[in-house]
Amino acid sequence: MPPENIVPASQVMGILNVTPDSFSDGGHFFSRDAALKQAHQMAAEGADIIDIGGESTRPCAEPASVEEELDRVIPVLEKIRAELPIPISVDTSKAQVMREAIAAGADMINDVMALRGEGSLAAVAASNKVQVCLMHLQGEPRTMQLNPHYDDVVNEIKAFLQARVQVCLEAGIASSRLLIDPGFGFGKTVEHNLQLMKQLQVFIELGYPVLVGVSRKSLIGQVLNKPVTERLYGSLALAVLAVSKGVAVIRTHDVAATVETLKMTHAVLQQTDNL
Ligand code: 7PM
Repeated sequence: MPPENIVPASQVMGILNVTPDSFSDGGHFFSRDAALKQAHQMAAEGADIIDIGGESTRPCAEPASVEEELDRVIPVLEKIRAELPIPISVDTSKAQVMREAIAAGADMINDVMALRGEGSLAAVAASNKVQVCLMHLQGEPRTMQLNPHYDDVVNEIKAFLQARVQVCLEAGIASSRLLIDPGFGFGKTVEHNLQLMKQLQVFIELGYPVLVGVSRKSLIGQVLNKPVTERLYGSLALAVLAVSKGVAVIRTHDVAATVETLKMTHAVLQQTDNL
């Protein structure tokens, strides 16, 4: 009998943008029906979790008001909750959106500000069950890509994530609720991003599940010289590398392709060394 498989399969998080200005379908009119349809599609393609985002974090994006973000996110969340058994994450940095999302049944809060926004730590701490993904971002979304600088990108981001984990634990958030994310593309040059990918094991070693979002990002555009519509192969290459280093969750626009790619990857990773 072969020993039991001890390598857990990585999970696939499908991105559901509910913004009128999201970066990979820029300019398209946003409709709730279209969002719902896309959620059903991603679930059918094998997504493990759906990440609903109502505020574009793209550099130079107009920030959404609390009311706008609530109006985009909560009705879609409620509908998905009612129609699909899939776990739901909400990509937000606003405490009010977190509270209403949690009340509406969100399973995870995905915060690119790692709960540094006003009231957000308390909002997540007040619930005793949602997961929270703490992402690193240097500077602020509007200006983060202007002149990113680190003396030691990997160790500075590691220290940042360790500090945010500590703050969460002290606020009473159980360690089992935390995920960490080095934040590809958020205040990083292409070299910083490549270095982070190469050294991902440093983050894995912190002992928390690591989430990685590289889907269609500009680091791929810069390496391959491809527009955003032609970055799937690059995205899949990075997903394979990330998963082979032990990443728990891959955040992607392309669920079917990513699920199949990672299924193949996992078939190898779960092999035990028999020789
Ligand atoms: C413009 C620029 C639009 C960047 C959208 C983005 C991540 C995330 C995003 C990530 C976690 C995108 C990003 N990226 N949450 N939210 N990790 N945890 O390309 O890498 O999707 S938004």
